[in-house]
Amino acid sequence: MHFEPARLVARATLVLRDNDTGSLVTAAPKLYPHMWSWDAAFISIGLAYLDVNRAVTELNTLLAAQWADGMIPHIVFTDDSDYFPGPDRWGTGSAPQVPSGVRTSGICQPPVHAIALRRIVEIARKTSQADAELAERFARHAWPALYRWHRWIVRHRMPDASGLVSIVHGWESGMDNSPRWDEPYAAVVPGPDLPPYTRLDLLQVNDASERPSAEEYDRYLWLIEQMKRVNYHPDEVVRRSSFLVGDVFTTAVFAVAGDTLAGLGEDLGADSGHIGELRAWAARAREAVAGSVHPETGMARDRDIRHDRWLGTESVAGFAPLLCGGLPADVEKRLMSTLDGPDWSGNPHLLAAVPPSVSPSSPEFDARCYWRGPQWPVLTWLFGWAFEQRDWPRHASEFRAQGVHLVSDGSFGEYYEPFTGKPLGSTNQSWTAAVVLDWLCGVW
Ligand code: 2M8
Repeated sequence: MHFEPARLVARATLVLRDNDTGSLVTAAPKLYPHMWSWDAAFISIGLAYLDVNRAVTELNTLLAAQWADGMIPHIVFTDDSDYFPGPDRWGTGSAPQVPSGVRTSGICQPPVHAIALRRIVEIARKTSQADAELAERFARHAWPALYRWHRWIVRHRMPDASGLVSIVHGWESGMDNSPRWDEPYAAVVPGPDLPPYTRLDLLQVNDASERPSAEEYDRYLWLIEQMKRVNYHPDEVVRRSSFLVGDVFTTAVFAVAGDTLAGLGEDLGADSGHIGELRAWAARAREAVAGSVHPETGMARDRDIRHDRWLGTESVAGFAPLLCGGLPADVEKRLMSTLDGPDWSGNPHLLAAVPPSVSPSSPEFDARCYWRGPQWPVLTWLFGWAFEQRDWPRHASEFRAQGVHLVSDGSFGEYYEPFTGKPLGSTNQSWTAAVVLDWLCGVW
C-alpha cells in the first residue's frame, strides 16, 4: 500500500488527533501513553499545521513539568497505568526540584525544544497575523524557560574536559539500546536488591526481539535505583551513576538548539546577556563535537567518561557534526560523502536512502531491533532540517523526499526495517505523523 501526499497528510492529522488527550499528545496510542520530552517537541511542530494554539499548549504542558533547577524531564505522566516504569517506580515525588501537580521521570532527553519553538513561530508567521502574534507571544514566554534548560545542561552535564554533554542513562540519549552504549552498559551491574518488575512494553509489540533485551532492562532499572538513592540530586547523580557517557549526538543537538534559541532571542528582543551565554555554550559544545572526530574514520565519537575511553560504534550519531557544524571544510566534506556512501544512505539495498540507526556494514547492525539498525523518520527529519539551516538545500530536499518514501505506507511506524520498509514497534507513532506533516505541508 502506498499513499499519495494528500492522503498521508490526512492520515497524519488523524494520528495526532487520536493520540490527543487535550493537554498533551501521547507519544503512541498503546506503547507510550504519556508525554516524552523530545517527542513533544517534534509533535508540537506537526500540531502547528493543524492549530497553532494547540501546538503552544503542547510545549506549555511540557514546560509546566520543568523542574525547579531547569531540567526538562523525559516523561510527563498521564493517569494511564499501562507503561512501565511508571511514576511509582521512578519515585521522583520526594525530589525537591519536581513541581507540584505533575508526575515525571527523573532523567532528560536531547534538547531539541528550541528548534521546535522556532519552527512553530515560522509556521505561524506563514499562516496568519493572529497566529504569528500568538506564537511570538508564547515564544517570549517560553524563551527564559528554555534558556534555563540549556543552563542546567551546562551546569550539571558537562562534567569533564571533553566538553561533551553527558548522559547518565541510555534513555537520555533517546537511542535507548543503541550499540553506542553496549560498552558502558557492560559496567552497569544490577545489585541483588533490584526490586522485581514486569515489563509492559512486550505486550504491545508483535515480536519481543524488536525491543531491548531482559538484561538491558535490568540495567535500565538499576540506574533508576541509583538515582533514587540520591533523591535525583543532579550532581550526586553524575558523581554516583555507574553509567556516565559524553553523548556526541546530544551535544550536537545542544549546540544547534542553543544557536537557534539565541537567534530567536535576537528576533524577539530577549536578554542580550543570556543570548551571549547561549552562543558561548553552543560554541563550546560544537568544539567538543569536532574534538571527538576519529582521525581515521572521520566519524564523531561518544566518550565513556567512567572508563576514560572513546567509543567507536558505527552509529548514526557519528554524523553529529553535520547537525551543528564546526569541522574543517575537507573533514566535513568527507563525512558527508560517508553519509551518502554505500555503508550508509547510499547502501543499494535500502528501501529509502536515509541513514539507518547503525551502519548495515557494522557487525552490530540488526535490521529489526529498535535503535540497533532500523531507520527512524524523526532522525531523518532532524538531519534534513539541519541541512536546510546549513544551506545544503539539495541534501535537505533529498532527505525530505526519501523520508516521505519511507513512511508512505501510512502506518506511521515508530521505526522501519531498512531493506523491506516494514514498520516496526508501535504504529500511529505521534512524532512520525508530526514530521510527515512538516515534510508535506512545510514551506522550505
Ligand atoms: C523510546 O524510549 C522509551 C524510554 O524513554 C521506551 O522505550 O520505553 C525511545 O525511542 C525514545 O527516544 C522515545 O522518546 C520514546 C517515546 O517515543 O520511546
